[in-house]
Amino acid sequence: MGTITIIKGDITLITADAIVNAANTTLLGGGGVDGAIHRAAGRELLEECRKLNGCETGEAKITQGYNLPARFVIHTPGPIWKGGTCNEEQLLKNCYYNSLCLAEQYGCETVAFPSISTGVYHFPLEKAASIALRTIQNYLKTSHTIKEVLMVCFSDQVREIYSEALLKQSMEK
Ligand code: AR6
Repeated sequence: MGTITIIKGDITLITADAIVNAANTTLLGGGGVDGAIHRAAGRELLEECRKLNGCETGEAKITQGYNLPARFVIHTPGPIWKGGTCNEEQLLKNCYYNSLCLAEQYGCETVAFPSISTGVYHFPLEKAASIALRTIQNYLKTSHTIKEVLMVCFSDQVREIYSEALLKQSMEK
């Protein structure tokens, strides 16, 4: 079975078959990790994204990685947190699940995720970590292709919360 590794770092520097972008539904770039990925990949990424006609929240679309060390970028718009009554948890789960499905379809063995929706979209971090790790872990049980999933946390605080959530999950089993 594939493994989950939690690290602190900048996802634009990660060498993986695919990195995931916490995008918005236009897929035309923005701030946060989305802005960083577009800057590092170069203009060609935006050109390819323009042809995709956006993406629904919780769905995922794939492009080349251009100037990034990663071969592919998987773009997934996470849900905006509105208090938890607008299906946010299921939509966040869909982001991870659909991104992994796409990675598998493209034969990716290593996939790196940022902490989707927990920046300007304000999804509560502990809840997001638990959803992310559970969805990835369940996916890895049946995947024949994906060998390693990296959770790339941008700060010590985020890394600690994901590490605690992973530990909690391993004790529940
Ligand atoms: N590498 C890894 N993680 C990062 C990086 C990086 N280079 N930069 C930021 N993060 P956010 P969202 C972390 O706001 O909440 C954009 O404008 C960040 O610290 O990037 O899903 C899009 O266009 C946080 O932990 O994404 C959308 O409009 C996490 O990535 C909107 O923001 C997610 O924060 C999406 O909001």
